[in-house]
Formats: sequence, C-alpha cells, structure tokens
Amino acid sequence: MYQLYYSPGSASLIVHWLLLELKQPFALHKVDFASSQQKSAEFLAINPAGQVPVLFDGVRYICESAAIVLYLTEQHPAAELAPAIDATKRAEFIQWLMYLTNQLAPSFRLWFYPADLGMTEYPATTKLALQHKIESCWQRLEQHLEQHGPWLTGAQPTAADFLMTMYMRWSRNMPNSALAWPKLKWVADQLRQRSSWQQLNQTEGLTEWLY
Ligand SMILES: N[C@@H](CCC(=O)N[C@@H](CS)C(=O)NCC(=O)O)C(=O)O
Repeated sequence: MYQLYYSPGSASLIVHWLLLELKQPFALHKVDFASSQQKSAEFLAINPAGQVPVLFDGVRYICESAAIVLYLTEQHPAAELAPAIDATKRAEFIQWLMYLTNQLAPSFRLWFYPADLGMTEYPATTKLALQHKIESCWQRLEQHLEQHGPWLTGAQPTAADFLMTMYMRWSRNMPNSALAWPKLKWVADQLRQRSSWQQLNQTEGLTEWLY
C-alpha cells in the first residue's frame, strides 16, 4: 500500500489527488510544519531536503512531485492520466510537468519561503518581481491553451492539468489569482467538479478555493 507524507494544501496535494483519482489504497502521514517535523531527524532520513511530498511505494521512498506524478501515472496506465509511453503526446506531457515544476513552482517556493533567500520578509520590489515571474507563467500557459487546448496536451486531461490546478490554487491570495486567465480557469473549474477534489479538500481540512 502506498504511504504519503503530506502537509495540507502543500505540494503533496497533487500526489494525494492522483492517488484518489487512481483509486489506489494509501495511508496518509501528516507532517506537522508548525512543529518543524519536516526537519526532524526521522523525516530527514526519508527526505534529506526536509520537504513534502514523499511517497513510499512499499519498496522505496520517492521525493519530488514531478517524479512522483510521472511514476504513479506509469505504474497505473489504465487510469489514462498520461499519454501512453509510445503516444505522440507523451513528450508534451513530460514537457508540461517539467515546465510547471521547473519554471512556475520555484517562484512560488520563493514567494512563500523568504527564508530560502535568507530573509524574514521581502522588500516590495522582490515581491513584485516574483509576482511578475509567476504571472508570466500563467500568461505562457494561457497562450498555449488558447492555441492547443483546452487541456495542456490537447483534447484529454492529464496529470499535468491536475498539477497546474494545484499551483493555481496557491495563487488564490495573490494580487492576481490564476483564475483571472480564462483558459486556466476553465481547466481548474472542470477539475474542481470532480468528486476526488471534494474528497481531497475534506480529508486535508481545506475550506478555501473549493470551487
Ligand atoms: N521541488 C519539491 C518542492 C517541495 C516543497 O517545496 N514542499 C514544501 C511544501 S509546498 C515543503 O515541504 N515545505 C517545508 C519546508 O521547506 O520546510 C517538489 O516539487 O516536490
């Protein structure tokens, strides 16, 4: 049985969501950020980065959300949450997973964790710069969806759309929420109607941005 180390609403949300979509049995282990449990010796032994998500698949601990998403979709191809290995859309799917986790997510990480840059709070110019970078990613994604959508890889939703929706949720209290971009909003609105989304929010105790 899968075991997911998570913190509500954080980067582990995509893994929790996919496990529900894949209808796989799993156990949840809440990592208490308030008491810095992610920096405890016990947790650092499974992920030296001191971050969630971490997925235990019965044999090994897997870290990094993009890697876990790719791994889970490959382990459970029947759920069709990714184009098949030999499908023409496969490369695009991987491209968007990497775009989201390499271009967008690091700016969000800095937005939420000034301590990564050795600061307790950002000067206004730094916040504006990060906001600019995040919004330029929304713009790039919107333009792509306009031309090649409605989903990131075209006609069918994949785990990349689910991942994008998780990041969109993180923008809910920013000056411009990702929902301001209509094609992005369409994707999030579709996926937020799924029963897995309701179940996910309920289990993680999340009450904002349900729909
Ligand atoms: N690159 C990692 C980033 C994971 C990450 O930043 N996780 C955050 C939650 S969103 C975390 O564990 N924060 C706790 C900390 O850094 O102390 C991934 O995509 O899995």
